[in-house]
Amino acid sequence: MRVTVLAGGIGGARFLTGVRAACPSDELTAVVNTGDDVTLHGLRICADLDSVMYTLGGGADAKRGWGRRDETWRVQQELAAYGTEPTWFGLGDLDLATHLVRTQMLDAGYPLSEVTAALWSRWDPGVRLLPMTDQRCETHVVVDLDGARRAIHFQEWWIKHRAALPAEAFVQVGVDDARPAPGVTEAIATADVVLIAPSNPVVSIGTILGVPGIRAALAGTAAPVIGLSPIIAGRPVRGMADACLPALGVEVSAEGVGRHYGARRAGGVLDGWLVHETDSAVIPGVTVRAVALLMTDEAATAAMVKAALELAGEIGP
Ligand code: FO1
Repeated sequence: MRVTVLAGGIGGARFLTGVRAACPSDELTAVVNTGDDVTLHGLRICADLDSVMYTLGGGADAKRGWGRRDETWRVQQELAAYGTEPTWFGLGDLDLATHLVRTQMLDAGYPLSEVTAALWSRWDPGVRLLPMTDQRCETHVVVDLDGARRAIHFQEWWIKHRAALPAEAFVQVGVDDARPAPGVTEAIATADVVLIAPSNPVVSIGTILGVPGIRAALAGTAAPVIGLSPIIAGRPVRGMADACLPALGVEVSAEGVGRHYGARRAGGVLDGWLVHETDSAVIPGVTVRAVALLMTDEAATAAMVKAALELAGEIGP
């Protein structure tokens, strides 16, 4: 069975370990958000691609969810000693190798999808990994900073300001010139099931859906599209989706996000929507099911995936 998953960073990576556990012999493709990508210290850093790569490849720091386990920070300390900015971005010594290889390959003219495949081959974790686009499409956040309205890079908002500055809007710089990376629309068109991971619905899933051509691919696929709510009992389990949704006027609830994604038959993207067992949702045109959605471990996550696949089977092509 071909399963294609739209996913963001830390939550998406954890979800993908469950997809792999639930579908060990299937063809799995992850379409990953690249809106969080940033260039710092002259290096191209692809936060979500790396979170997924390290997590599925067994190299991630499980507690942080990003970067490498057994990491050291000596280069970052040296950069700080030179007074190099920014100091707020965690640049690990092991992680640095990934940024160096990726930057060298991008500078040599390789597209991000080929760079990702090259890095990926070292970790070889059984899920094909595709960036949503090969073009730069960085998320910036419009905030009121020091009395002036400014757009700052998502990573600065997320890390330096801990998403505490009210977000007035999210802008994907370059999105108009972006198109799905090679293999993305095919992975959606030929899937037996498309899953929308419980990632940040604004800056991860929303960014993926904003790439011209991806919504059309979802509208046209015969595969049922099943989403899983990232909001449980009115709060995100991890991350700061509750700092993002108000900027779009979306209620911070399983129903609010499900309605925001919308029913595929009404121009949205969903056929099915899984909410946590404590929640409920009524979304016209979408089949809603309540199951345990806490990704407490791989087995629990695999059970969520199985519930999504069962719902897909009931909905049918
Ligand atoms: N998140 C933090 O909260 N602090 C950091 O210093 C940090 C550094 C970092 C470095 C590489 C990387 O791939 C991810 C990193 N993240 C950090 C996580 C990142 O900001 C988020 O995971 C995503 O961009 C949002 O999902």
